[in-house]
Amino acid sequence: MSFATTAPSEVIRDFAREVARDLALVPKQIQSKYLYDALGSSLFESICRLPWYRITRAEARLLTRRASEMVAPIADPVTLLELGCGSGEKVALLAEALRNRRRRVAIHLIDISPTALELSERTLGALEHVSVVGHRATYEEGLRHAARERPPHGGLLVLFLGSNIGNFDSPASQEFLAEIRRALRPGDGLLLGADLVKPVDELMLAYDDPLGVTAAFNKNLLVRMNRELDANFDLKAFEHRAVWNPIDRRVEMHLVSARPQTVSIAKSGVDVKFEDGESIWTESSYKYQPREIVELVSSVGFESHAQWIDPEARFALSLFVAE
Ligand code: AVJ
Repeated sequence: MSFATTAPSEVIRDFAREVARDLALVPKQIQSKYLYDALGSSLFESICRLPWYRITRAEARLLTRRASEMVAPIADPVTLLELGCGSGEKVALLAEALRNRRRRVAIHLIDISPTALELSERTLGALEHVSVVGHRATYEEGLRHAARERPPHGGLLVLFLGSNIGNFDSPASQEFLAEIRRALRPGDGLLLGADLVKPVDELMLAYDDPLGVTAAFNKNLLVRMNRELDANFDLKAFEHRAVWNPIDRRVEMHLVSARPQTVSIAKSGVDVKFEDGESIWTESSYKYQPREIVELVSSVGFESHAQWIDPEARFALSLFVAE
C-alpha cells in the first residue's frame, strides 16, 4: 500500500482556520469531517456495531447478497474506488464478487483518516487478486488522484457507501455527485448507499444511543480541539444532542453548552463565547425517499441501473452508470 499524504501540520492549520471561521457563524458549526481522528474513527466503528445503528449491517446484507449484480455492468479490468473507506469490509465484498472474472482488481481507498486506511489495508490484504492504493485525502483530492492513476482501459466503479452522502446539504450533495461524474468516463459506475426516511423514534435511538457511544463520538471533537488546537473546552460543560429536523429531513448532532462560558482556542486565535443552551452543530445526516435518490443522481449525468432496499432498516443501495 502506498500513501499519497497531506502533512499533518497542514491538516491542523486547516482545522484551526476552519474552526475559527465556522464558530463565528450563526448557528455555530464545525464540519463533520473533523469527527474522524483516530479515536473518532474507532468510536464510529463501535457505533456501527450498536444494535440501534442499523445502516452498516443493512448495507452489508445487501452487498453480501447482491455483489455480483452490482459489479456486473462494469467492464474489465475493473478499478474500484471507495470514498470514505472505513474498515474496507464493503469494498472487500465487491472485490470478492470480481474474483471469478480472473482479472486483477485495482482498489483506490480515499479517506482522511489514517486509521481507516490502515484497517482497510489489513482487510484487503487477504485478497490475492487485488492491488490497493490508499489516498489520505479529502474526497475531492482523492477522486482527482485516482482518476489520474487509473488504466486507460476498463471500467471504474465509485463506491459512496454508508449514507456518507447524508452529510451533504443541498445543493452541495448535487454538486459533489456532479464532481464524481466529471471524474468518470461513460460506462463507469456509481454505487450509492443512502439511508431512508423512517420513524423518528428509530432515528433518535440510532443517533442518541442508550450506551452513549454516539455522545462520546460527538464530544470527542472537543477532545480533539483541546489536543490539536490548544483549546480549553470543559467536557463536562457540553452535552450531546440529536434532533430530527422534519422540514429538511435530517438528523442533526449538536454539542450544547450547559452554561454561559467562554472557550479559548489558541491555535485558531479566538475566544468563543457561548450562551446557556447555545450549541455547536457538528453533523447533518439527511434521510431520503428511494425516488429522490434516483432523481438526484440522474440529474448530474448518470443513468439509474438498479436499486436494492433493505426493508427492515429502510436503507437503499442504488447503482448508476455514467452516460
Ligand atoms: C458515517 C456520516 C454516515 O451520519 O449516520 C453515526 C455518522 N453520526 N452516528 C451517519 C454518524 C452519528 C454517519 N455517517
